[in-house]
Amino acid sequence: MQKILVARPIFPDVIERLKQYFEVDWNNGDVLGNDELLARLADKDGALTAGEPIGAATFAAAPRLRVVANMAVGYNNFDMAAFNAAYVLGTNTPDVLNESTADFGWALMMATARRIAESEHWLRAGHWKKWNYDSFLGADVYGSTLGVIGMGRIGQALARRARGFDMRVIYHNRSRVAPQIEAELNAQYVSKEDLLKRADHVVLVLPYSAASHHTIGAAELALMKPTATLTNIARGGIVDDAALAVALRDGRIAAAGLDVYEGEPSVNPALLTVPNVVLTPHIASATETTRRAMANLAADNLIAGLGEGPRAGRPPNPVNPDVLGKARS
Ligand code: 8YV
Repeated sequence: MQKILVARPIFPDVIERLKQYFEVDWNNGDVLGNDELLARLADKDGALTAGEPIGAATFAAAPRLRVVANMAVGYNNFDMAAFNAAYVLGTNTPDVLNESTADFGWALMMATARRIAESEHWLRAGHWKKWNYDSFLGADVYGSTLGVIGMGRIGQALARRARGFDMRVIYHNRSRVAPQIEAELNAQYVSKEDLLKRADHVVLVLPYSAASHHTIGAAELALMKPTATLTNIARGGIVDDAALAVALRDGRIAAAGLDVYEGEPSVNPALLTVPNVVLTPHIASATETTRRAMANLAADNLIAGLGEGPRAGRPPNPVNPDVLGKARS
């Protein structure tokens, strides 16, 4: 039997599925440090990860490793040049999380615009003594302009929600989406600068890469309307969190909603001191149904990638399909 490492706690029934095909080493505890991760991968043929850094050092320490299945749509934790050089297959879990993640992005944007978390904290702290005409005045969402940066599957799911709120949708993406999708979403392609100047609510849904590092920094925040909100459900590092904390403190923008952070699970301490930011712990895909679907899809990818099960050799979501069928080097 081939050997695999499941690097994180996941649903026990998914572990049982994997045990039908593999000898499973399951880390059902704290996140593994890099040395322990490498040690436990040393004799493994495959791994199921959720954000662990995987690259040349991993492959040097784990000469048998052929497939790494990430339980996430984003796979910026994979060094793809190293995967391709070693002929190791990487897989991800797209699509199954689109709607849950878009729901959450919408909720976070709404909570940010309407100051839900901030006012709740205030109420819990016992400050509510009387109704006041100007308590917690926020920004309208209905009828406003939504700016989506990253018009992939999740960005499109967000834009579809905007129709029910009678919003104008402007977007920026590496490339323009097909005209029929633009028409269906009633979305207008604009430059990043235009989007930042015009949007009332900016939502970030783009993948992280060296090119998207600090897509939003001090200069971009300075372009935004002082009444605008910024929501990041993409990846830490897409926003310069330190610059954002300054912009929030100085009222350069009205508010922000963040589900992802540079260096998470650490959060820039400056963000913890400003009231006009809603902070959630990377839970945009966290519904029971979606997380189960992601875990099962990661397992499907690992099983098929390692040549087992009904789809042997044809994993559903290869991110570097060119290495399929090639021997590990
Ligand atoms: C994951 C995510 O839960 O899919 C992604 O890219 O950000 C989340 O849905 C998280 O990355 C853990 O793997």
